[in-house]
Amino acid sequence: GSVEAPAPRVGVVVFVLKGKSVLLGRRRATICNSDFALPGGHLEFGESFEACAAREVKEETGLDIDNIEVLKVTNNLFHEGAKPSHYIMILLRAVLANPNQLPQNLEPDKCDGWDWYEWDSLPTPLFWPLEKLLQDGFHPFLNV
Ligand code: 8DG
Ligand code: MG
Ligand code: MG
Repeated sequence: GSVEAPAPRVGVVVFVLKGKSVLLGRRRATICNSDFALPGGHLEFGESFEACAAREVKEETGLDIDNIEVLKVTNNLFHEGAKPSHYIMILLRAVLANPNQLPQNLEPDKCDGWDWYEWDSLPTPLFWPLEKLLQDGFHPFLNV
């Protein structure tokens, strides 16, 4: 309830890779509204990272993913909005189970729509946890 102390939560986000491109959508949210972000969401009790990744991608885009792997963990503090939030972000990558499948905007209240963006020309503004990774030289394609 509202009297509980704030606690970190676990966000599971996925680079869905297609050739040299990744799937991004503009957020509709209180935190970083209209920034480009990855599909993903909150880890549920008892869930594996891979199962959460597959579930969130399916719920948000309708896409089925395969070869799901954890890439990186980051610790993110958000000071925007009325109350601060703290997310442990688990970053995974995956490929499409069926390369012909198209993304659908299944949660239009949370996202303006999904599209593929080439890694060398990513859209801006990127959600800052992603922007920070880029500045650190991170990329999700090695040894796909
Ligand atoms: P859910 O109810 O479906 O579980 O949650 P959601 O509504 O889909 O949550 P979300 O905001 O998409 O993701 C949860 C948190 O994960 C988000 O508030 C902050 C953190 N997060 C990052 N980076 C990214 C990112 O690139 N994409 C997404 N979607 N979330 C991210 O730190
Ligand atoms: Mg979600
Ligand atoms: Mg989400």
